[in-house]
Amino acid sequence: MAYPYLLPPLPYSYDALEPHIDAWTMEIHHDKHQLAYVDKLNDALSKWPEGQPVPLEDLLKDPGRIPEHVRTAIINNGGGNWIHTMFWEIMKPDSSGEPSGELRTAINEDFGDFNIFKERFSKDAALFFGSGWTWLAISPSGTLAVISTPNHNLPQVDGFRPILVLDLWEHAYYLKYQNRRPEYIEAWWNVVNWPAVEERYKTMR
Ligand code: MN3
Repeated sequence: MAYPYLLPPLPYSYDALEPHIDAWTMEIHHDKHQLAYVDKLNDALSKWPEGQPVPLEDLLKDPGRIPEHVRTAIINNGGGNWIHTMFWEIMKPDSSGEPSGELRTAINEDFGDFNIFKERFSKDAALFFGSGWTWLAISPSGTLAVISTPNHNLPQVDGFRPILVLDLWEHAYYLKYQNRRPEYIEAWWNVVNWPAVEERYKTMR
């Protein structure tokens, strides 16, 4: 990814995550919402040429280096682009439903077992107020942690390395689930791409 940023293609078709996430939601979410973030990110960077060659994640990790006249636009729209790209990658049709390997071992060690982790993550996501994201991330001390961030804020700002993420913005579920966020969260577990999450864990820990 580099400036000018392009909308990355979805790694599967709009209807691939049905019935858990419906095709219409996926189409609008990717083709309209993420596209708008990409366009507005490019617009902001056009006003700050020195920032154009810097990898997006590096800018977002350390927003203090972004000049004030484009900072909010880059955090919101750059964050929107970066997180959505990760969000698509950690989902897939026909999920195995559970992690395995080293990640499974780490989840068992840090949370007790997979079901305790899942319950904790779901609860955090359900109770988070407003628009944001719930993450499974490697904390600065190296253990796994469930955290939530508002708007398009990245956990990397606080030294966390994210390996799993769930979109809590209403545009992610409203067409199918309306106000029933807990139902969306429960359904989403059926489309988590655990091999991709395990790969991120191995690379980032
Ligand atoms: Mn979204």
